Amino acid sequence: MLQLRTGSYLKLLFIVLLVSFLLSACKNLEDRTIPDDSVSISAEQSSNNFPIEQPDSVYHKPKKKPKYFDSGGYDRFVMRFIDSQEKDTPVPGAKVIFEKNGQKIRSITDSNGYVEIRSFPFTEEDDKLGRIKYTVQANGYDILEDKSPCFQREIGLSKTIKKQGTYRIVLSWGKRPLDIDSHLWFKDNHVYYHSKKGTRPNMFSDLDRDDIDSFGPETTTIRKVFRNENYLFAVHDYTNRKSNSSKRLSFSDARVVVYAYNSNRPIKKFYIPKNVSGTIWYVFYFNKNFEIKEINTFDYKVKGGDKFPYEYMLR
Ligand SMILES: [Ca+2]
Repeated sequence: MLQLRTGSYLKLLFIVLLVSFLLSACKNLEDRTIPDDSVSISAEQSSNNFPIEQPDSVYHKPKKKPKYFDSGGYDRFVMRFIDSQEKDTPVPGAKVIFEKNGQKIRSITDSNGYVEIRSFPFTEEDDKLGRIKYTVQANGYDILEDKSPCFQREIGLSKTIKKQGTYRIVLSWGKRPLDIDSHLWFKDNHVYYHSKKGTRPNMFSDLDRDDIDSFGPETTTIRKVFRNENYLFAVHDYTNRKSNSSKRLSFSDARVVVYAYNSNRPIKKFYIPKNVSGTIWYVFYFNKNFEIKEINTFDYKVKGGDKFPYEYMLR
């Protein structure tokens, strides 16, 4: 009897050990599983042909997109508003009005910056074709009037600029490509992900962060303007930078919104044109009177490195 019982205990012990071994093996396997986006980022950046290597920070695992966005169709319309300069800082209590052909839907962002509208009356086509207009008003922020696509997007709001002479350029885009980059040149100074305060010292312009995992925003701030200088802004498709035929940048839904100290709403918005070849979009420049001049030209390389790319300015 005692022998039989000992045998059963041994069997039970064996089963318990086997199960815990299998559970531990499964977890290890899970830990080694890297999300698709991570694989793509690491592989892209391991062999970089950009003038200067990306800093180590870009090897950080991309943050996961809000689960809130993962499911549901247009009947459960979700978007999110965050601070354009402090990523992952939501803007709660913002009043949002969506509008199409005079039909309006109003909502207010929750504590995490989301608006969610059940039975949203506008369609996926309306969203993708830019037919939905929206206006956002939040305390302390510039009023943003913009248009779709906005479904399951994170949109940056820009704090109202109080300091005279300050300009802010906010880049945002859609889900793909994962990583596009802001570039600003002036006085042969180059402000971009590798030199966020510029390649020359004390030039009073900076990039807040390099966003590498869809949507943006990335914000470039000009804190003090040098007189009689041109400032040129471009957007580079880092993800597809090795391609000589890609049109993916033009399908990124990228938009560039320019804010100024003397206005409580954007002074200019640029929307990337679709179906255009190129991995860099030269968007606009400030001329010597600090007036905005549109460029809207595509190319396949960042020309001139840190030198001002004069050839893209309209003469
Ligand atoms: Ca970027």
